[in-house]
Amino acid sequence: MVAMTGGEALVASLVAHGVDVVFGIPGTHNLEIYKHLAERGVRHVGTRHEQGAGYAADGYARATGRPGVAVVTTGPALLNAAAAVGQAYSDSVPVLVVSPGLPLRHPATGNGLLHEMKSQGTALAAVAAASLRPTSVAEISTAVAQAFSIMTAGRPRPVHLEVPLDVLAETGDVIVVPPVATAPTLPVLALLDEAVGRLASAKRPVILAGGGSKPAANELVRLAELLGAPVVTTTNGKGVLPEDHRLALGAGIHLPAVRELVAEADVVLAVGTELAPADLWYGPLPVAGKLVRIDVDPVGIVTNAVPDVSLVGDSRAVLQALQARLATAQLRGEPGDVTSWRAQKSSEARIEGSEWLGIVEALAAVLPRDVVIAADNAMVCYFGAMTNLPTYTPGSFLFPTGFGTLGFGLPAGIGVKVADPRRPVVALLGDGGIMFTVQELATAAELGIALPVVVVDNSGYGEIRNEMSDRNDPVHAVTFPAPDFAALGRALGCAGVMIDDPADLGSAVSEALIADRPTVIHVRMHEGVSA
Ligand SMILES: Cc1ncc(C[n+]2csc(CCOP(=O)(O)OP(=O)(O)O)c2C)c(N)n1
Repeated sequence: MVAMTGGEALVASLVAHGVDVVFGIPGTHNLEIYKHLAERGVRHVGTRHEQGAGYAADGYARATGRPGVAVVTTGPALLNAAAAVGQAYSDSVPVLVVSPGLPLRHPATGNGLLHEMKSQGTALAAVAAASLRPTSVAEISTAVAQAFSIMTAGRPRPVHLEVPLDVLAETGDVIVVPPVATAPTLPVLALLDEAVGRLASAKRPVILAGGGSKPAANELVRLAELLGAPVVTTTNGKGVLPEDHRLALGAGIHLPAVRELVAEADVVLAVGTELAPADLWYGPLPVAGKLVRIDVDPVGIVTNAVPDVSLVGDSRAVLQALQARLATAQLRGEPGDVTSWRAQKSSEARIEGSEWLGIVEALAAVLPRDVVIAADNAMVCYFGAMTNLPTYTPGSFLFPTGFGTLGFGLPAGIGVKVADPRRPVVALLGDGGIMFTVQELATAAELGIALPVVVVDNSGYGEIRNEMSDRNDPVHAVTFPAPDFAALGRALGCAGVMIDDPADLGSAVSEALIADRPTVIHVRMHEGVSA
């Protein structure tokens, strides 16, 4: 046991869990944490708004598979991070948000303390998997270990950890709790056997791979090859199978070709996907054959579609087990013609994304194979890049799928660059979305990272403009002039380029990928803008 302040115990415990970088903003109430970050060699990346810290921690986590950590102060700072916590929750991303909390004996009716709010815990518990509040110095380290267990064992989820202000400052005896070691979980054997039977006798199996299949990318490729099964991914699963693999159909389970393929399959193997409306867009998948579902979450595994065989366990361990059993089984799969499905899906995707194809193709021509696209909730991302821009590695397309928040792309991209400065990253946003976290251009500039930030300008909230007009509603509140993003970027320490022809985008992005600072690339779209 060692005597430490609460702040020191917190930081020592984070370090014991492998945390070497945190994103955040200091404030009066979290200085006891900041003091020990510096002392214990934890790198601090200062964002310009706490929402940016949350998204950056999310991007870090999506790119590395390790929890991302944000440190914020009380009240408004924590609420600023809450949208990012909600996003991490809906996309199953391990993010830890650490904040101070009201002192232990703070009057329940409040007394007007700076940043006071009724209940940080209730607010954050509504968007995180849990909000933990240790009430003594001795408890802090246990709470950190518990937070990591919640984030990393089973379904990854964000956690809020608040340490009361007085506890942060007190000194107590501390045992630094080491990380709780957990083993991958496997389904009961009878169900594994049943799944093997279904898959072995399938003539036309299809695999749907979600974000939960990312840690199992190698196993997924092997199983797909063994079964000769086409693989379609959700948005969060994009790149799990390299999209030029002969069995890969890429992302976009909402497209009619995928619905048809699924309807014709006699067995659908869904791996780590919620089969969620946010991915399916047009109603549930028409699964006519048997549905075998692998999910680490025993609750989520029956959401949206009831499986014929439920395999509750870690995707990697379950796929390994299936593969080992199938390797010696008699397989009835008939190698289907994936090429024609791919062609059908690709032509649908090109029609859907036609307005953005010039941009997407210019990007595809120059992007390196290991690129990460940090995407925002803009049409160029979900109609354009998601289905028309191939990626080749797991975690290569970061998108705010479930919660659908704007402003995610830029800070998420920063998080990836912080995790691995050598990894090529492109942030792709709309002119509406970037304004939600535009101040993080200053963060990126300060870090001196090569980050092309491509802003597609259609003079406002294009998607909402379209929805209003589709409903025959008055079209208003959706069209506004964009600032000169190139100049704005330069003002914040980035390079800036204005582009009117997508043909010029490739060279701008190539240069930006090797620049000594971020580059804002303002792409002006001249069509489809009305009202
Ligand atoms: C935080 C947040 N606020 C509001 C919305 C509602 N919303 C969804 S799309 C959209 C317009 C986005 O505009 P832009 O980023 O320029 O992309 P575009 O639709 O033009 O492609 C809005 C306002 C949202 N998704 N998230």
